[in-house]
Amino acid sequence: MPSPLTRIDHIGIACHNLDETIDFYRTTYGFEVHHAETNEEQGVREAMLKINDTSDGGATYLQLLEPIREDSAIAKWLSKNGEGVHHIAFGTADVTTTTDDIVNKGIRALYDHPRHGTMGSTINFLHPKDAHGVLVELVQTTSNDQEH
Ligand code: V0V
Ligand code: CO
Repeated sequence: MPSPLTRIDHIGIACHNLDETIDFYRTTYGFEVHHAETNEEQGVREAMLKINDTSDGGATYLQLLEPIREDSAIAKWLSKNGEGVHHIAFGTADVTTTTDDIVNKGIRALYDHPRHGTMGSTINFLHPKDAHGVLVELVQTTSNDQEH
């Protein structure tokens, strides 16, 4: 059976200063900001830098994340680890079903119901302690590769 996870949607990168980090990615690699927003619930300012389109009609991004609150997941992670790769996000057409199927394999999801993610997406996370040390995000986009 083919995997319901059809692309790497994004790699989440924690940073102290979003604007400086965007500049670094632009100057060093030539990546441009495709979309930026503040997610109050998650306690982040974030920017999506588009890397490539994917065969499922979506795209792969780098997601740069700066904390806006000291009690946010990103602030806690930065204080323990410093800047760097924070999570990997897989794209799926149905985040609820995909999450349920993985939970049925004995892996903890962080939320009972999907929450609001970037560009109008719906998201859930798998606990890194159940996933060989990787914080995994599952993403369902509303309409692939569009600005919101
Ligand atoms: C924590 N751990 C990690 C980790 N964060 N391991 C790998 N990758 C990470 N990113 C490990 C940590 O080293 C500890 O291991 C253990 O998990 C417990 O961590 P903690 O520091 O005590 O922190 P907790 O338990 O308070 O929080 C960890 C979780 C939290 C994963 C539960 O970060 C969380 O709720 N994350 C989901 C939300 C999120 O990350 N939001 C920001 C991105 P030891 O020391 O016990 O061995 S928002 C986003 O991506 C959006 C909006 C989007 O894409 O649209
Ligand atoms: Co993310």
